[in-house]
Amino acid sequence: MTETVTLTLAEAGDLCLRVLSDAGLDGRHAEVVAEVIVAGQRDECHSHGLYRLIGCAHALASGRINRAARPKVTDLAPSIVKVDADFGFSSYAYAEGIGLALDKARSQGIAALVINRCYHFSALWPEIEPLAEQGFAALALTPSHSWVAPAGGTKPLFGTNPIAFAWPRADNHPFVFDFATSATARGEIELHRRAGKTIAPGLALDCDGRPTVDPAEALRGAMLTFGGHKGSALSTMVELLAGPLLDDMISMESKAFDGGLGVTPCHGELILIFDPGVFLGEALGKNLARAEMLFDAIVGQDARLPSQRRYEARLRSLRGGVTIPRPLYNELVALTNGAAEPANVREQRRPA
Ligand code: NDP
Ligand code: PYC
Repeated sequence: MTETVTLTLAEAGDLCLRVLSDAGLDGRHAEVVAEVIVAGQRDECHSHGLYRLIGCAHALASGRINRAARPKVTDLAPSIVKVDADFGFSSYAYAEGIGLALDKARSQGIAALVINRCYHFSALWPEIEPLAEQGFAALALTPSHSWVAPAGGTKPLFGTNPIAFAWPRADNHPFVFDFATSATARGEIELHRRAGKTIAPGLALDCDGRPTVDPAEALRGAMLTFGGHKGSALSTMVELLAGPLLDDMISMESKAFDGGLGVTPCHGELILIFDPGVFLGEALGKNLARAEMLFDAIVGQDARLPSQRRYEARLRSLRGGVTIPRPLYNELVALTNGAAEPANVREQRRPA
């Protein structure tokens, strides 16, 4: 069994900031990137948690990320805010633009936050869950790199193209789902490769277009969409709404722009925000109650709501910290110019 290391959330945050700072990223830009990575690990979304620091450090070392990025916020239209990320990470552009987008949603009922020219590595739920906590519904879409074959095809074309949605609930965590339109996130396949495990059947093809359960073959070949032609069409929608509609790169272009460096994708992101209070006025309470009736009917069948696992994981992490494989921890420490281990981690090395 692989040895593990447990970190408090504060230690995980410090580790993120040390890795980013030693890779040349500081200030607010580094803080927001660290926040999104710690949130991913805290909620046990392992494919978008601390493991992502390796990709961030590589992206920074490649020289592609603009460490001095200054996101530029433009008030484009009564309902549209555009943020030019200036080739920094998407989370920084989001942090700079979301306030104005929420003001617009409150006055217009609906608003779009458009992010351009950003490097994107994160899960989408950390962006929309806080919006639902403030009473908004929200939808987020982004392409990535060409890794996924269209249904019926065998060659990479689409990105893993996640879609995330959030709905507010008065007495509960928001209803949130967030998944790739590929059968699984690429990060999951990478984690299987790292752990020396095979992947489930039905996720990917090898370079010759044959089904494979070997993660390395899958990463070299083509991933598959979820739900066959349905995921393929949704993935196309993500490419269109978060690519040409925003005057930004689709996944094919992002992959070509990368030029083989293996840096996290560079493209746009679209976040749509709805203010149910404006849509509904006095009928707000009645309709939020109808939504609750739907959620009750789902869990009434012993089905679970998306994010339930995540919220439970969050509680565990807030109490007991986050646990990652020792090899991953060692790899991250190696990225920090050898800074000392926290006492808590040294303690975990001691033989029982
Ligand atoms: P999954 O296929 O694991 O699906 C995740 C979503 O489905 C979560 O909301 C999850 O909730 C929910 N879910 C899972 N099982 C059930 C169930 N039995 N009943 C109800 N809901 C369920 O995720 P993916 O591998 O597709 O994506 C993982 C992450 O990767 C996402 O956060 C996504 O944003 C990120 N990603 C980012 C990309 C980018 O370009 N930036 C590209 C692709 C993916 P819960 O969390 O509670 O299990
Ligand atoms: O896991 O598919 C993925 C992914 C792509 C970009 C960030 N995460």
